[in-house]
Amino acid sequence: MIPRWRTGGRLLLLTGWLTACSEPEPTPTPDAGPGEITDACNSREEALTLSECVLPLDNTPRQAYVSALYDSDWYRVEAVAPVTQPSIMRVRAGYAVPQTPVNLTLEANVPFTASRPTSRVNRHDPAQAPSFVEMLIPYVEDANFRLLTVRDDATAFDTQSQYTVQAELIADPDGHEPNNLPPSPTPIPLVATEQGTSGTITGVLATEGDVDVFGFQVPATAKSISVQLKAEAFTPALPFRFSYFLLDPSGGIVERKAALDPAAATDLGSTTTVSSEGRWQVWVQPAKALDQDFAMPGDLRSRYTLEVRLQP
Ligand SMILES: [Ca+2]
Ligand SMILES: [Ca+2]
Ligand SMILES: [Ca+2]
Repeated sequence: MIPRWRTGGRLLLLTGWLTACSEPEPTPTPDAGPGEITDACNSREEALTLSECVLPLDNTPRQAYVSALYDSDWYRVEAVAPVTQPSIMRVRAGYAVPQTPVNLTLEANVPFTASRPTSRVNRHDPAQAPSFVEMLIPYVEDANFRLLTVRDDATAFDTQSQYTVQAELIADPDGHEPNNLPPSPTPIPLVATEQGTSGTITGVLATEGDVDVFGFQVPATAKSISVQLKAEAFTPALPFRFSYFLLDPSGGIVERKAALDPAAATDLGSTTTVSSEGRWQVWVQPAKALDQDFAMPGDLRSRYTLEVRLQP
C-alpha cells in the first residue's frame, strides 16, 4: 500500500511537470493509472530537436519518470546566455523519495575523452534511500557533448516516483582550460635563479576526464629536470589520486608518479637526466592504469601546484 503522503507528493510533482512543458499535453483521464504516465524525450533525435527536451543551464529542476522497461530519457542541455569563459556543466540527477527500485544512471559524452559515454550510477539496496549522482562536464558548443540520458542501470522502473534532473553552469576554477590535448599545452614560464631555472603553476582537475597538459622549453645547457606536484589533503577525500607524467620532446614518457592515498596530502617528485633539448611536457591527471580509457571524475576542490626546475 502506498502511504498517503507519497501519493500526494507524486500528484504535486506531476502537476509541476505538466506546467513546465511548453507544448500542450493531453489531459490525463480521471482514472489514469501509473501505466498511463506521459513519457517524452525518448531518443537522441527527440533531445536534439524538441524544445520540451531542453534542460536549461540555470539549475531549473526537471522531473519525469523512469516508467517502463528500458525507459531511457534524453535531454539536451542549453545555455540560457552566451558562454564566454571556460565553464562546467554541473548535472545532478536522482530521486528524493525514501525508496525506489531504480538505480538511477546518468550518462553523457565527455569532450576530449574516449568516444563512448561516461556514466554515474546510484546503485543502492532497493530497501534503502536512493541518493543523487553528479557529473562535472566541460561545456562545449557541440550539441553532441550536451546530450544526457537518464535511465535504470538494468531493467527496473518506477511509476510511483519521479526523478529530478537539473543542470547549471559554473566557471571552471582552473584558469588554464582547455588544455587537455598535447597540441595546446599551458606554457610554464621559467625564471632564472641562483639554484637554476624554475617555474611554478597551479591547476585543478575539475571535470570528468580532465587532463592538464603543461609545456616548458629545455635548453641544451640543462642537465636535469626536477618536477614536484603538491596538493593539500581533502576531507572528504577526492574521488581520485593525483599523478603526473613527464614526457620528452619526442613524446616518450620518461617519468610516471602517482599518489597512493586520495585522502592524504600529495607530494610527488622526480629528478630526470635531460636526454634532449626542446619542449618537454608534464601531464597532470587522476591516477589510472595506462590501458584504462574511461573518464575519471573531477573535483572542484582539487587545486594543485606544479613546479619544474632545470639544473645546469
Ligand atoms: Ca521516461
Ligand atoms: Ca584542469
Ligand atoms: Ca585540462
